[in-house]
Amino acid sequence: MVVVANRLPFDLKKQPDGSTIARQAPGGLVTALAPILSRREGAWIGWAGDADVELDPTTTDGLTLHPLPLSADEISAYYEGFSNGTLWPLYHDAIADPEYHRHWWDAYRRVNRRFAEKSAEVAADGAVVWIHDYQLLLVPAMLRELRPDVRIGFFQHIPFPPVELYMRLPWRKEIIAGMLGADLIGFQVSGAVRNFARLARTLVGADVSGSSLSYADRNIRVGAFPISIDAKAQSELAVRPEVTEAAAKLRSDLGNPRKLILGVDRLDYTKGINVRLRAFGELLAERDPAVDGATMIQIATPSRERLGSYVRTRENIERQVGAINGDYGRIGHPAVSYLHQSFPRDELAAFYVAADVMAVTPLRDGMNLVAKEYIACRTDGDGVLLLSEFTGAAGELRQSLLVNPYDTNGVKETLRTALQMPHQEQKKRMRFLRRQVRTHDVDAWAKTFLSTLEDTKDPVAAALKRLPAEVKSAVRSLADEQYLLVGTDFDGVLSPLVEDPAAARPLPAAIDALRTLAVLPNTSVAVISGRSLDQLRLLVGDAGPVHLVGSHGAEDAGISGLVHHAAHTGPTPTTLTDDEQHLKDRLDRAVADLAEKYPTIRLEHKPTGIAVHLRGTTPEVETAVAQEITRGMAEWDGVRVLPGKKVLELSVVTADKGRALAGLRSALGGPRTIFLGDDVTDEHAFGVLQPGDVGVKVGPGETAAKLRISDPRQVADLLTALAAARQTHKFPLQ
Ligand code: GDG
Repeated sequence: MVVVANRLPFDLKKQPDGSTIARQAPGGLVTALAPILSRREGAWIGWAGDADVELDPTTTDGLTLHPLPLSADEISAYYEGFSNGTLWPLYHDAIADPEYHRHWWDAYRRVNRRFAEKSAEVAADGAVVWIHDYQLLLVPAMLRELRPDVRIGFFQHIPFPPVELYMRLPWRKEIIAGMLGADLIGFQVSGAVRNFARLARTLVGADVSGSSLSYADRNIRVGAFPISIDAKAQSELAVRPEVTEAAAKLRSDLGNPRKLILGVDRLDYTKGINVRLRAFGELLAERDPAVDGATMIQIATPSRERLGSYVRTRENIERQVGAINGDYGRIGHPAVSYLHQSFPRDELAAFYVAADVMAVTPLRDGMNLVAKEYIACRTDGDGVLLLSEFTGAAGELRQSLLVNPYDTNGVKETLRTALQMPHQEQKKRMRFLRRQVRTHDVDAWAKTFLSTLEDTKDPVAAALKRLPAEVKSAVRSLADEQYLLVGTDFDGVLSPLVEDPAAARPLPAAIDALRTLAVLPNTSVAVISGRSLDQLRLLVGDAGPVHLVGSHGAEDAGISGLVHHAAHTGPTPTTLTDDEQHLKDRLDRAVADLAEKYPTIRLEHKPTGIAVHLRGTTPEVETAVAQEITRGMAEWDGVRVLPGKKVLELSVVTADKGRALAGLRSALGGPRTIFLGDDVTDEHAFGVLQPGDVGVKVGPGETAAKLRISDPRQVADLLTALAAARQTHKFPLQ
C-alpha cells in the first residue's frame, strides 16, 4: 500500500553530519494514520517539513518514507496559498475569507502532478494507493491517467462544504473531476457525501445512484467513514504511572482547583478557542457559583504561522486571555493558563487525565480527534465533554454536552451544567462515550475504508461476501434455473422502514438488480406490495419490465407485460362492484372519523381499501385504534383486515400476497420462485411456495420462510449477486 499525504508522518531534519533526525509531524491526519501504517508494510509519500531539502527515502519499522521536496515558492503558493488560504477557509464555511489567486491554483496543479508522478513511480503493479485530504484533490485523476492498474482510495479529513459555498470556487469543475479519479471517495460524515454527490451531478454530470457514482465510464463509490484514534494505546498511556503523577502535579501546581477546564487545539480560527474563552470570561464576570474555584488551561499548538489570518487569530486569543487574567487572575493563579506550545503525547495525556471538563467548541471541524482522545483517557469513567455540534465527532458522541458555538448564552449555560454535573451522571454518559470510542477505533476505520476499496474491484464478490452461506448456495442454485420468478415485497425489503411511509425510498442497488434480472431471458420479476399501484409506481420508478402488484394483489399492472416482457400494457383497472364501492365509501368515512380522533395515525387511501399507519403513534393509541377497528368490523361486513407491521390494511376485496404470487406463478407456467418479504402479510406468499422454491424472510420474527437475512442492504446484496450470476450463467465465487 502507498499512502500519499501532504506531510510525511515525521518531520525529517538533516543534521550537519549528514544524518537525518525524525520527529512526529503535528495534526490529526498523522495521529490517525501513523499507528496503522507502523503495523503494515508500505510506503508513504509526503513533504518532510522544510523548504528546498532533498532527502533520500528512509525505512523505519517496515514503512518506507519517500520525501517529496517542495521549494519555498511552492510552499507559499500551493500549501499556504491554495490549500490553506483558499480551500481550508472555503471548506470550513468561509469562517475566514477565502482568497482566490490564479498563480496559487497553478502551483497547486503543478505540485499535485508531482505527487501523482511520485506515486506512479513508487506503487507496485496493482497496488492500493490511498490519497489524503484537501491538499491533493487532483492527484486521484492524475494518477489514474498514469497508472490505470492501481486501486485508488481518497479520504478527505476536513468538511465538504455546502453546494452554495463550493460553487464560488473558480476551479470547481477541475477539482471534482480530480477527485472522481478515485475508486472510493471517503468523507467523515454523510452530510459531506451528500454535498459531494450533488455537486458531481451538477458540475460534471456524474450519474448518482445511492453510494455509487458513474462518471467517464467508471463506477466510483462514495461514503462516510468517521475517523478515530488508537483508543487502546491512548487509554494505556493514560494509566502509566508517569502520566497519572504528572496529572496530579499539574493540579497541585495550579493550587488544586475545584474544577479544571481544558482546551487543546492547533491554533486555528476554525477551532472556536475564542468561544470558550468568552463563555468562561463572562461566567467569571458574573461571579457565577459554577466557576468559583475553576481554572482553565488552553493549549494552542502553533500552526500555519506565516498566514495573516492565523497571526490575527493568535493576537485575538492572546488579547482575550490577557483581559481575563488581568481581571480575574491572582498572583500565581491565572484564571486561564495559556500555552502556545506543542507537547509530547504523554504530557498531553496528563492534561486530559487532569481535566474535569474538556471544552471542544469548533465553528466547523471535519471530525476532531481531541474529543476522542479525552474520552479514551478517562479511564476512571468521569469527566465531562462539552462538544460543538459542528464537529464530525458530534454525530457519534451523542452523550456529550452538545453546543452551538455561535450561541454564547447556550455555551455559557452548558459550561455551567458541565461544571456542576453530578458524578453519577458523568459516569453514565462517559460509559457510553467510552464504548463508542473503544469500538470505533482507528483500526476499524482503516479496515472499513480499505475493505470497501477492495470491494470496488468486484462488487458482486463483495455482495456475496456479506451473505450467509445458505443464502449464497440458494442464489447459486437459482442462478442456473431455467425459468425463474423473483417476487419481493417493497417496504422493509427493497426499502428500509421509516416512520413516515411517504418518505420510504428503495435502495438503488436493489432496484438496479431487479431491473437487470427483469430483462434477462426466462426471468420474471414482480414487486408485490400492500401499497397502492400508483404509489408503487412512483416509488419503484420507471421499473421497465418489473411487474408491479399493489394493494396485496387487488391491483395488478397487467400480466401480459410480465409474461412476454412486452412493453408496459398499463394497469388492469380495479373495478369495484356497486356493493364494494358502497362499502368502501362507508369505510372511508368511518376511518376519517378515526383519524380526526387520533391525529397521529396516518391514512393511505387505495382503490380497494385504506391502510391505517400506526408508526409514530404511542402504544396506547395503537391499542385504541385496533380496538375501534375490531368494533367497526362488525358493521362493515365484507371488509377484511390484514394486520402488518404498525399498519392495519382494510380492504373491501379479497386479496392477499399469497393469492397474488400463486396467480403470477401459474400464469407463467409454474417457474421456480424466490420470494423476499419481511412482514406478516408476506407469510401468505411464503405459504404458497412449492418444494424447491426459496422463501427469504428479512429481519426478525416468526416465519414460514426457510432462509433469513437481516436487512434491505442484504436484500440488495442478494439481488445483485443473483442478477450477476444469472447474467453470466456461472457463479463468480466458489
Ligand atoms: C484534521 C481535521 C480531523 C494537538 N496539539 C498537540 C498534539 N495535537 C494533536 C491532537 C490530535 C491532533 O493533533 C489534532 O487533531 P484534530 O482532529 O483535533 O484536528 P486537525 O489537526 O485540524 O485535523 C480534523 C483530523 O484531521 C483527522 O481526520 O479530525 O477535523 O481538521 O491528535 O492530540 N499532539 C501532540 N502535541 C501537541 O501539542 N503530540
